[in-house]
Amino acid sequence: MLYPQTNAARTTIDLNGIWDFQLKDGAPWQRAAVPASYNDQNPDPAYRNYVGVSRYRRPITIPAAFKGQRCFLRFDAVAHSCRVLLNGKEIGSHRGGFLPFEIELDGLLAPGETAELTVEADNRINHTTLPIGSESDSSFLSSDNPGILAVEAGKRFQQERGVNRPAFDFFNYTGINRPVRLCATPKNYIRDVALVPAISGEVRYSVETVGDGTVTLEILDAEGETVATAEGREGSFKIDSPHLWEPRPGTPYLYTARVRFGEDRYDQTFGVREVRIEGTKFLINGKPFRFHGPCKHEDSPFRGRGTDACVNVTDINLFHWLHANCFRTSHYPYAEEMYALCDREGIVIVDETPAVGMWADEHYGWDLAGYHADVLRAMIDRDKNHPSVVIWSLGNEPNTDEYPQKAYDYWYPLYEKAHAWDPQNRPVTLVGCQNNYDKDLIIPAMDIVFINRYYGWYNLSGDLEAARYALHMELSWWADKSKPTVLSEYGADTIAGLHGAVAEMFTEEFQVEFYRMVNACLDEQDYIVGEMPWNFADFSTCQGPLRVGGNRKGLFTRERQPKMAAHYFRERWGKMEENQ
Ligand code: GCB
Repeated sequence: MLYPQTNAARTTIDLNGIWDFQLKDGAPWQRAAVPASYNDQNPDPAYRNYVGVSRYRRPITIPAAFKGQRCFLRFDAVAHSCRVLLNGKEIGSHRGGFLPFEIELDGLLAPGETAELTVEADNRINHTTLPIGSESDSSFLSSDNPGILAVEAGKRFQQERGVNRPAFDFFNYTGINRPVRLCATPKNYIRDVALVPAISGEVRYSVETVGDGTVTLEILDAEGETVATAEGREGSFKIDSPHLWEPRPGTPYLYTARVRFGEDRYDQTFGVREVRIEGTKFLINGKPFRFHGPCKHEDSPFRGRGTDACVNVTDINLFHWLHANCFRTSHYPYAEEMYALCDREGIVIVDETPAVGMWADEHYGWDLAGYHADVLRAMIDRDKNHPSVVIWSLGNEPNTDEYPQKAYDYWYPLYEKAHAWDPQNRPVTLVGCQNNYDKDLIIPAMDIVFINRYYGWYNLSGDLEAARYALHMELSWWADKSKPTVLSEYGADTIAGLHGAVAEMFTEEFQVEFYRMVNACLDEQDYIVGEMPWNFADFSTCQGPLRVGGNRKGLFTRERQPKMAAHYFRERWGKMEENQ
């Protein structure tokens, strides 16, 4: 799906701002900012904890000047599912909280007319959603121990009031998290553009259109000079001596394909770069690339998961400060603006579907495969032209060792589909959790192995010598697989400002010692092509005995102030960057 654009042929009108908001049926109408999660916009605990459908509304008008145009609404993401109504009548709906959808307005609202737009956002998560949650907890114990029975009674009490537990470790921020726009294009329009560049300068392309007409392409360099042209819906063009898109510290050079079709025009940026795996090496433009950068979340004070350009720019500048060159969109596709920013800033992205929590229980998600495939396809479709995106991640930490063959049968078709659907045929991975890796069939079958490990934290807690021994043992096992491998998560909760001359868990000193230990193990192994600490910044989670005001494994606080570990990585990655 194309990102909305205003140019000589197309117009977009921002519908962001302050909308009327009703937390639940019968509650008073209040105000909520869009885009943003609603949860932290009001100190009423109901906002943070509510489970169910909430309503947003505002008037919209199609300008009279849009007469004769194709008008539609574009929602970048509403979590987790929604219905859209115009003057109280349903005009569309969408399932999934991290990818865009459009609703055509033709025949529903005429240019010059005003109507009331309502969005009903449903934040319930269960075994049919991605990410996965649990709407009911039926596993009550029977016992003659009154202490146990009292707790069980408390659980029933909780369930009667509605529980909706995330099967994942981030707060279930919901609402209209990303921008909403009213868009207009000519009636005959460009529906999609796909570009497949090679570093020779040869670029294959295809353009999907609605209506008859001729497609032409004009390729502009970064200065706006025409460097190639093409005609037709499919074909190729050649850029002589192309500037390559290189990740930091190279130059993330961008070209623009100006596509024209009848009265329509769409400017699609792209980078000339190639991604390939050779033996145990991950190559960008034929050169070995080592991933070093922390995983992220879309999470910030007040906005929750809401898109904010200032937060994104600040985060990426902190990546530069760290000399970090990549992140994984743990654990869902991010807002499109972030990918466009990383294209410009030379930060590499591992793009992940919202398939997280599939370890939860016996439901696992076997019957989710069809929907999961739809989400994967929509993500690839949305992000396929970004040079920053170099790997697709099918999901995070599913249960892959308890029923290894079932897991293989679930995930392998998705792996094949990702390859088939991506015009650029990028490498594909699935992020594995600490498990019986000897039984696991699917993680080693990926193009590049991504493993999350917490030796020294969740196991062998605090004993870094024992953790070093254990990690070294596991890494020697993976060495025999001869696949490029990334340690895609490792980290230690750390309370900023908590210090200890003896480096014990939760202190800033421990976090640094933990990372020194793990990194020393990684540095011994040639097949390791990346280190991705967990996490860039502290982030909000649902409350629990393991979480002190959220997950504190950030190299930065939630307010983006560095802990000692951020300085440590800055020095380490700075040296790596010099040697690259
Ligand atoms: C993991 C998960 C991540 C958690 C992290 C932790 O393995 O992938 O979502 O936040 O561990 O800190 O427990």
